[in-house]
Amino acid sequence: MIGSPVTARSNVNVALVKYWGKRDPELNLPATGSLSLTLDGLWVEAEVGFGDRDADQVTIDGEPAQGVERDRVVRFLDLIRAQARCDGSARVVTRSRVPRGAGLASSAAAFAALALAGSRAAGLRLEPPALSALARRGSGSAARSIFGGFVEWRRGERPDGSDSIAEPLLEPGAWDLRVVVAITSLAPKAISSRDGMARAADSPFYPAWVAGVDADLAEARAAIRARDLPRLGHLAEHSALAMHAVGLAARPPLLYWRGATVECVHRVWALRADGTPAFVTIDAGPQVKVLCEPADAGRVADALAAVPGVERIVTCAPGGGAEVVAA
Ligand code: 2P0
Repeated sequence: MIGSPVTARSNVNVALVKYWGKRDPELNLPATGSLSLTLDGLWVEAEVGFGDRDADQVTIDGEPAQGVERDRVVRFLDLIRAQARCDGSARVVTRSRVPRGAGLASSAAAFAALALAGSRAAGLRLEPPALSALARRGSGSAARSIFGGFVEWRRGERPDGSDSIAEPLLEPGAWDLRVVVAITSLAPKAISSRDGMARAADSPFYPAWVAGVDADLAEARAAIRARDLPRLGHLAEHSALAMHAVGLAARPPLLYWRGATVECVHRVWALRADGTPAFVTIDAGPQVKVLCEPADAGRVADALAAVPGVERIVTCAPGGGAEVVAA
């Protein structure tokens, strides 16, 4: 036995400038930078302990993990074992307050929590940049969930990925906003983000997408510095719609939206025409996430709840970074 188990908790994040494409799938290096807001209240907790068992035991939300899901966690544990020079097998238990596989970035929260809990349990004390680089290997967007508030994940230039890490731009308390999430389907999505990204890379629009992201990042950073919601919101809508346009032009095509997804977008645009600054973003799933002022969140939630096909509304404030909750 190496030591006691460690439990860490990490929040999901929503990208305002999307990560959509890899330059190295093995090291999970992105084709571009991305920028996100970590959300309070939608988290994954991971407990990791290393010991002398025959094999790794992985339990996800009360069920033994199987197949590709288990393999992905075991491969991630192998990275931790290699860094810590330990060969114990692990017992991993994760609990989620995020519907899995529904485009709500549960893998970001899960691998950020696993990176923190697993590295500590293996005896490593990684600083946040090294934790971010480790989390990235499990899931790209997990690099961002190590930090709270507004976060930028830098593309990096080095082939080994050592400079492809996230860094905090603004603490969660520094700009109070809300993200209202309209859940239009809780069914697991048919095409994972990973497979979706691989398909999108063959789209004729992909080179234009990659070429545009640096300008989007500069605009988002400037909007955040100025605490300018309309400026940030318009940019976030553009980034999301451009990301989905890449998939639409792929062969075979990639379309994550349901009818209710599109209707939610129109409702938000109608609210905006009536003077409410609210802006949509959509990830690799059918849910719609709306960025707005705290005072407008109730009105936005009511408008989205009235859309036929919307199953649930969740409203989130900016959230904190990954933290150890038991050791
Ligand atoms: C993002 N997404 O920036 C983008 C926008 C989904 C749409 O990051 O292959 O689960 O594990 O690195 O991080 C989801 O992709 O993909 C994602 P992998 P990941 O949030």
